[in-house]
Amino acid sequence: MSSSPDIETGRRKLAWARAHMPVHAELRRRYGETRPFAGLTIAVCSHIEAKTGVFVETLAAAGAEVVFTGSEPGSSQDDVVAALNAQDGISGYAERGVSEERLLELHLAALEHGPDLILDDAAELTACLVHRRPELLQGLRGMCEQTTTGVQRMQAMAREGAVKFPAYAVNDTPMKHEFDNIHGTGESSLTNLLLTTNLLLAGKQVVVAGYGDCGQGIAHKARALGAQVTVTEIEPRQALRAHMAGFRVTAMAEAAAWGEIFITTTGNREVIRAEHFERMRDGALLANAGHFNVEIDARALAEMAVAREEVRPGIEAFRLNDGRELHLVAEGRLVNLATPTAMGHPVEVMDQTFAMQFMAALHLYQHADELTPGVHAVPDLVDRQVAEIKLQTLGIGIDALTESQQRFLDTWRVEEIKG
Ligand code: NAD
Ligand code: RBV
Repeated sequence: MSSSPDIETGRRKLAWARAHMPVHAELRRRYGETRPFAGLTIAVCSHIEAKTGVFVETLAAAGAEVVFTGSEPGSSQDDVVAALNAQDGISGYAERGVSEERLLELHLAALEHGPDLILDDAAELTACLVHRRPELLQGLRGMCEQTTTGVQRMQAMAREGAVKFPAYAVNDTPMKHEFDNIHGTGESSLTNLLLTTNLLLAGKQVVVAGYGDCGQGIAHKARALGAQVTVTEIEPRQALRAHMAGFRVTAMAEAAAWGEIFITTTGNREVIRAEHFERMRDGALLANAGHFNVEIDARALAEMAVAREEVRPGIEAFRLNDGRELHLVAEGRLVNLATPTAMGHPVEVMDQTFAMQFMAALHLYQHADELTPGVHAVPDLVDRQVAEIKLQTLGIGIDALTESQQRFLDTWRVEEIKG
């Protein structure tokens, strides 16, 4: 953590994000007077940077007492944290570059506020509540989960009977994952990787591990910038999709030998490990875009290394005993959020993602009595509502079904279809 975070810089970052988040401006206009969250304490666990800050401000404008904390050790920004903490109705516990132990302390401090709702990333705060402060669970009305890994963790918790409250899988809505995971991760992973390395992507051999939403975004955008892209997968249908999209598909053991840049985005662990490091070219770059820093086995890399050195801010070189150097970006943490200059997803994308979190939280709160404990899909009408606001802010008009078109779609009798 920097010793005296510059509040003014944090305020300017918030102002820039606010000015480019029209969906949030609309949410403040709609809910700033009615204040539907009045009387509630809402905990936000996420990457605490400017867009997340605007989300926090918008929840506070809608009446909530907001407490925030970081979802990842390397992604929060101290100046934004300071600027948020100076605002009424908002308090938070987040620091940049903390140890896992300190991150836990910050989470426990946030939970002391006894949140009614948790708006979580990777289920970090919820898991902490369930495992470490179960006595506070009775006050929790529900949670909303922002990312793929968090939905998987919530489902695993539910299988063990540990989810005694309703949870909305916000990641799984079209308005979240078809934009944030694909376009957000696609653009911001490459932008931040290129800024951190100052290297050219065109012509490079790029290996993308995982062809899910994030992997598809990264693979297509890397190819658009001229890279030769190879995809690795464990799921046969995803592998075929990558093949039909024109990518080379192979196992990591083979790709390891020719890749120049590796980007993991599987939500899984040890996807690149010792047997792959053994085969890599001198100078290979290793970056991760999945939530946890376990996709690249950095521990094995450290054990194999005879020397290690920070060769640029955010890039560590591991020298192996045969003289090759492998370059690990941001300790294998989220490449779009944890490199020294990283800023996360583009503003417009997070405007949409956090609008989904906001509207899902409102729906969950207003329907908490009807929802059973467990992980639920967010109702489609909530997704559609955010899409309509987004289109309105873009000034895009679309057609509406005529009555005759609606009847056509609703019938199966050929005489009615053909009129
Ligand atoms: P997804 O489930 O859509 O895709 C993951 C893919 O990885 C799947 O196709 C799966 O078959 C594949 N896979 C799993 N293990 C593998 C292995 N060992 N080798 C190769 N492929 C493997 O998930 P997603 O939405 O793309 O998210 C991926 C990760 O990125 C998650 O941790 C998610 O939380 C995170 N995420 C990060 C950002 C970001 O800002 N960097 C944004 C959104 C999601
Ligand atoms: N993400 N947040 C940002 N605040 O700039 N960038 C990406 C930001 C989120 C994204 O929604 C994803 O699901 C999650 O981070 C993974 O931790």
